[in-house]
Amino acid sequence: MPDTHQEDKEALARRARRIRSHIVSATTAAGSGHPSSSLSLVELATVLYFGGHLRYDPARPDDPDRDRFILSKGHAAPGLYAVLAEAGYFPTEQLKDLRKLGSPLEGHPNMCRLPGVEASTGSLGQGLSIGIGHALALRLDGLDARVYVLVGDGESEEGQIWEAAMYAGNHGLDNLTLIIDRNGYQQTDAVDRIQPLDPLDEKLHAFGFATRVIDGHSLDEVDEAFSWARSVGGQPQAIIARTIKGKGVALLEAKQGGWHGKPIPPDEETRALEEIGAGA
Ligand SMILES: Cc1ncc(C[n+]2csc(CCOP(=O)(O)OP(=O)(O)O)c2C)c(N)n1
Ligand SMILES: [Mg+2]
Repeated sequence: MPDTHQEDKEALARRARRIRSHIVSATTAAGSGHPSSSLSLVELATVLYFGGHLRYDPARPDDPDRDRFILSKGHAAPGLYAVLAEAGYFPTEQLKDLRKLGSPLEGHPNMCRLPGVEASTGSLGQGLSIGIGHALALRLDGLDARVYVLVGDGESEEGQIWEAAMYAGNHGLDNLTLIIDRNGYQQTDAVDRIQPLDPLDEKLHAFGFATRVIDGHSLDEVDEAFSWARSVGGQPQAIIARTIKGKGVALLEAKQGGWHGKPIPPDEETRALEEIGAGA
């Protein structure tokens, strides 16, 4: 039976800093990729994998009893890869091969090439439907494993998300937790200026979800939200996590919508790593 991995708060904060530095270094080395989209999900993924919530064993990535984490916003692959490497699925040295020809660390996650990747994503909108498939299969098999799906807020404009949400609510999939990385921006501008989502919690509630709105960079609030999600019966849960695109790197935080899918230039990398404080 795969187990959770419980670290104390100091270790979690250190882990989050290391994950941020991997994200910056890998994308800068690649000269491409999405650091800002990856940096906004760091505390969410860190607490899930290392805060005693997700049950997994990197030595047995196909264990039927494992919990599943699906990164639906697949362009944040550098964030997922950093977490998987820290979790022991592959050596952290491999992160420097991001986007290199032949590397399993492709620009978007490929479940056929990298252990720990539960779904091949990148075409936005699909991950929640895939997660529902897992949740239904687990229910059919009588397993108590859980499914976590992380989507972007721009991604939440996709019609497939709402079709999936309707299904999850109607079928009372309480083994499914939707995490929304509400960083306020999509590719070209603010979500509010393109297709406002609010009141997002009320909409999801109407689709049959139990909902929570949290600060997605607070280790305590994220931890509390995952514990709450496990306690909900009869309904899927949605955690709407308010986050900052590019969190932890001043250059990216300042540019917000203007820095989607762009790595930090090599001459800015040292400063970015200092801001993150990876060595601390
Ligand atoms: C179906 C589809 N349409 C368009 C794109 C191109 N695209 C990649 S990332 C992105 C913006 C996503 O914004 P959001 O979901 O808010 O993620 P963030 O980068 O803010 O975390 C878009 C439009 C895509 N990958 N898939
Ligand atoms: Mg966004």
